[in-house]
Amino acid sequence: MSELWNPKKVLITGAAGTIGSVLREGLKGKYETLALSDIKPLGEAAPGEEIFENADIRDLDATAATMEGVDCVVHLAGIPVEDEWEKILPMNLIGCYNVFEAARRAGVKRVVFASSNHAVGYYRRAGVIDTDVQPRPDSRYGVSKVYGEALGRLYADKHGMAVSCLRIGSFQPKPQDLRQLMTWISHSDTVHLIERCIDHPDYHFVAVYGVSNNTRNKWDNSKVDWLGYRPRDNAEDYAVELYAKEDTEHPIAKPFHGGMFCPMEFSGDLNKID
Ligand code: 15L
Repeated sequence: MSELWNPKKVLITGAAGTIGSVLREGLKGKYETLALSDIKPLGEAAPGEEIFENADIRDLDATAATMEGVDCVVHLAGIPVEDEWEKILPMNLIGCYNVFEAARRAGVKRVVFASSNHAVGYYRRAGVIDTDVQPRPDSRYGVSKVYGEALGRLYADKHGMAVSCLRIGSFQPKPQDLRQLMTWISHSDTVHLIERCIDHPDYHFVAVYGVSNNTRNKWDNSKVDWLGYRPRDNAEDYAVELYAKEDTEHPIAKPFHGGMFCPMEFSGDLNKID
């Protein structure tokens, strides 16, 4: 990117979703145009907003129709949890491809992709992992996020798009269980992280953990410090409250960063997951 980066139009896919609705509010008025797409209702367009309802990412033409004049896409749409392959495939693989490809065809310069900690969920919590670790998905959902990160690499290297992949932890108004003392990301830290990925003047490709400034954080973002992500919230503020609750975490969830998706359909050998 040689010319000065000054994004005027930002598109959020999945803008009616949990993260999308918070981001819509958080970015209000920040860019000349905030375009919002989803297959779910998005309500009335506020000033500066452009709405694309029934914009199904499973359909390349419908996705292409949302990209006109867009500088940066924040791609949040997709199945947000472990699910059947029949649902993950069209939404998280075909849909993700359609978003990158439609963006490329429209000359979009930057894509911010909502990846997930589940792309590396089978690493053990006993250790810290950094942004360079090999993929280690804990679910079909996690595999779909590894695939999205790989697509991001491809579009960065082959087509010169700037791509950021956010390995989002537990996006909640406040942490819900003991695992989230490590993995929680607050609403305002999420908006701040995405803003950094949209606004940073120049990068090629980056994978970054979406996690708050938690005392017990085990995801090391030090290699991507240049991005300027400075989270402020800390799950530890809720520790007493969380320790007072019953710990119901599954024994096969407990050793791993990914938690609850790890025991699902498990038929492996725990001793071999080093
Ligand atoms: C995610 O990626 C999911 O979207 C969410 O449902 C949670 O499972 C979260 O990660 C988490 O790991 O807590």
